[in-house]
Formats: sequence, structure tokens, C-alpha cells
Amino acid sequence: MRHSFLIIAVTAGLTVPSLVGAAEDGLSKEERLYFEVLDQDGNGKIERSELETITGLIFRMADLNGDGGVAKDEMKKINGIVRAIQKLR
Ligand SMILES: [Ca+2]
Ligand SMILES: [Ca+2]
Repeated sequence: MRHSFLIIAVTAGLTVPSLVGAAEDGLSKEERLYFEVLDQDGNGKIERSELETITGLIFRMADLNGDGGVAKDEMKKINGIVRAIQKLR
């Protein structure tokens, strides 16, 4: 799923040049990437529902045991995964 990959990439602070495009609207490449991830329907603005969808996906990724909450150990594991991805850069 494209959005899952982009969420992980953005979370890990990675930039994906082929997905970013030119910064012709004054946004930096990183800002453009964040915007494109969040603007899921590509209409040029981020609606509340799009933001809630992304935060929901991030929450589900962080809630490793699916109990409806993110415990400290889950937060630590997710942070470790993000750091490992960042080291791949
Ligand atoms: Ca939108
Ligand atoms: Ca949990």
C-alpha cells in the first residue's frame, strides 16, 4: 500500500526523491512529501478526514498487540524500528 510505505518513510524522516517532484510552490521537498502523503485525494488541501485517516494508520501500526492503546513498550519498539530505518539512509 503506497500510503503505508510513505507513512513509514515520513515517520523515519526519509525523503523519496522520485515521489517528491519539484518544489515549484515554495514548499521544500520534505514539506511537499508530507503534503502529498496527507492529501490522499490529491485535491490540493488536507481535509480533517485525511489527517484522521493517517493518524489512525499510525496508531494501528504503533498498537502492536491491538489492545486499543499504545503502551510504553510498544512506543519503544516503534521508536526502535524508526531508528533502524533511519540508519538505512
Ligand atoms: Ca485532500
Ligand atoms: Ca497496545
